[in-house]
Amino acid sequence: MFRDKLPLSNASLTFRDVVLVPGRAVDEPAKVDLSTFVARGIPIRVPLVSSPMDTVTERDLAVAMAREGGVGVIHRNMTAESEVAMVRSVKESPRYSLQYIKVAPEAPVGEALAMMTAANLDSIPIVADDGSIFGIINRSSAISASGRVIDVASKPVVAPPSLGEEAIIKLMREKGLDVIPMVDSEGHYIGSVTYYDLTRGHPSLGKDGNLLVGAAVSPFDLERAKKLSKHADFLVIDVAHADNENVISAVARMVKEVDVGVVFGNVGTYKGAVDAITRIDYLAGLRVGIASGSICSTGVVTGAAAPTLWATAQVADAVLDSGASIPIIADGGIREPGDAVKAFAAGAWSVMMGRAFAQALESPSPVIRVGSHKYKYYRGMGSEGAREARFSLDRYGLKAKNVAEGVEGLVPYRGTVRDIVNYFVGGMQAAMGYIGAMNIREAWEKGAFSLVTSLGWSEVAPHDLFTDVEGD
Ligand code: CPR
Repeated sequence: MFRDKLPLSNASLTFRDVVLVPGRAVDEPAKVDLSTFVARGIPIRVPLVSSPMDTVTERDLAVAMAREGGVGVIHRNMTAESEVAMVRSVKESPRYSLQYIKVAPEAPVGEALAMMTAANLDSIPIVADDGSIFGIINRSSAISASGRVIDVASKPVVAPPSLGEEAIIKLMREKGLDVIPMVDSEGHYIGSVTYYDLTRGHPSLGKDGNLLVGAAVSPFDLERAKKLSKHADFLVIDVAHADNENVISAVARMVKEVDVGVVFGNVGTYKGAVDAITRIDYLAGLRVGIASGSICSTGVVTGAAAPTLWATAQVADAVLDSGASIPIIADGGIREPGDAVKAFAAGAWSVMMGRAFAQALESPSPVIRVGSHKYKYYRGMGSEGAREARFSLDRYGLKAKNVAEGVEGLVPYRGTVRDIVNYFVGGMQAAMGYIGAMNIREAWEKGAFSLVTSLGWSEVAPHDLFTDVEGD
């Protein structure tokens, strides 16, 4: 059913080959419900998953993803102990977002006011060099003052995360605060939480009530998988081509020995998905797409590819024909919200993105300035750089292949995970509005494609004026 939707059903069509055919909308896009399952029994409100790559998902990004309603999958290019520690650290993080915004005691009052305006906050903590909180500067007292921040400081009200959300909300109500600085056990500032985030946030949570997080594993590292399954909410098999006898037998064994669901991948064909579904007892999900990743040179080096859109339709039909209900994560090549909705129309339940989240403040790379532009470093897991760490070499075969299947480079910096998720959520809702779908299930049914030529695509994209809005 899904394969026949794509024009030229055996051509490896991908996102930019097709457009979504507009359909009748029954309500406004803002009402579109994007909630889904990332894996069996694991709901998420926002259908976005960050890739297990060493320039994408480490602790900070996974925490931010879960806080925004999506989920991150911690990469495996490190020791098993480090990966377990990182997963645990996500689990120990507060469920609400913290904004790390502070001002030094000696700073001029004007600087604090400008920061408050930019962050839309009414107060900022004054933090000394050693991280201890000196006081608070409020907008009302700062507005008519001059001189140094320290001269208009008021007594700080702070809270440790261990106080618990209910008690923090109560404290803020009692004191009339819309933001409160949080401190660790030594009284050092760790970030501020707003009343809005505490009361309105919809983080993704695991069964343990903590932030949801996945962890990548090699199919051949059962010991690591067992350890991780004590802490992570689900495991994600991380190999470039999972329709491989050794991978399938190893995962068939793994699913029997670990405590959480295992997402299998990457697969790219109907047959590959059938092999996995029939040979592995309980599949928690399928990670789909081969060679579409922005940093991927697999298609060029090997000539083999199952581009994500085509692969998703293939695998969605295999799942449908099997009668099972297995969530599909479309992985690789998603640049815009419309690409995600194209993936839904082809049968995906969620999308996995590397590049889009490498661009976030919370990804592992520092922000790199080149002239007036800001960038982040991003690399494929089979690139020369990632291969140096060696832990994920078997992503490309049990006996490591000697060719790099990915590249490394810079991507434009795009702001926080929240900014990026908001952009995608707004764009996905708008795209769903155009195809007349109010939720992902309806996108499976109503989403229809039509072929567009590269000349046609140049008309669909902004054109014929001098601008840089054609994409970064
Ligand atoms: P983008 O979102 O950057 O287009 O794609 C990210 C996806 O690319 C990852 O989730 C992973 O499946 C895939 N990937 C990561 N490193 C890769 C290399 Cl070196 N080669 C091929 N695919 C890769």
